[in-house]
Amino acid sequence: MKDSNKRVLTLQDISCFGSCSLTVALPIISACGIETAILPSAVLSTHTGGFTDVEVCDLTDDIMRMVNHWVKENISFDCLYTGYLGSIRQIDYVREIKKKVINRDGIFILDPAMADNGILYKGFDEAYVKAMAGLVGESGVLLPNLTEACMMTGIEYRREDHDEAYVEEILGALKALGATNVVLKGIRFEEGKIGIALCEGDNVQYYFTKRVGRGYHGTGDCFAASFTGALIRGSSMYDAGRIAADFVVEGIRQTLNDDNHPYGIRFERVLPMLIDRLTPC
Ligand code: PXL
Repeated sequence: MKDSNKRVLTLQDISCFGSCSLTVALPIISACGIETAILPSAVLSTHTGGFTDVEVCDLTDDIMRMVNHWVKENISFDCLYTGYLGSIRQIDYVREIKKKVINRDGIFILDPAMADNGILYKGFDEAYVKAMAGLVGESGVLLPNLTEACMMTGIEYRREDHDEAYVEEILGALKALGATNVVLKGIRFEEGKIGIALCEGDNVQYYFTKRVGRGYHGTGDCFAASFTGALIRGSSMYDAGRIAADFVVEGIRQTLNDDNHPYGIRFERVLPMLIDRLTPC
């Protein structure tokens, strides 16, 4: 199958407003020229960061009905990419989904999407972190930020002043959980720069960008979606990581001067740059 014919399934919530999860994953992966099916884990009026009284329609009971229909229709996928999930039961369903509709040589990209800046998102607890850590061994590529990696491994979270020894201790602990390939986000070796560590087997590489402005919700989702798009289009893991990091940084730059957009980044403006950097079909 040509790369351009590969089919991705992404499982995460629809935050109707807020520029994150499925409202960024679907347009970004589609813009990469890849057929993208969605499995919404929940529908929320907004994401849970910075909004109050969020309306939530939980779809936990509906997920496997959708999947079982696909099984009957012989529908399958080359890639499963999971992001924000609403419950431990949904984490358990990921294993079933992988078995039922992901092709044998398909890849599972797991973004734990549960915490940032040293704290868990609203509604998650220690049991959820443990359940997510239990899913790590199923992944082909794991995309945690530093907070998520520390929570899953029990290593102390340090906001800054990281060094290779600290990063590689975390990567080693993630491998002990069963991870094979990891892109660890949010690494700070020096002032003014932020980066990723890409671990493929025993090989660790780093990529840093300028640290621009403030943090936004949904940047992890934009990273994961553009990484998935680039990887499925044939980039190496290292190149997909660089493309995704640059995409997010440029998205932040495009949003910084916009007082009306504090809730997420204006990724739409950067899609042409992303598309330009993909491996030709
Ligand atoms: O971007 C991660 C995310 C996705 N979905 C929901 C969220 C968040 C982060 O807060 O609340 C519902």
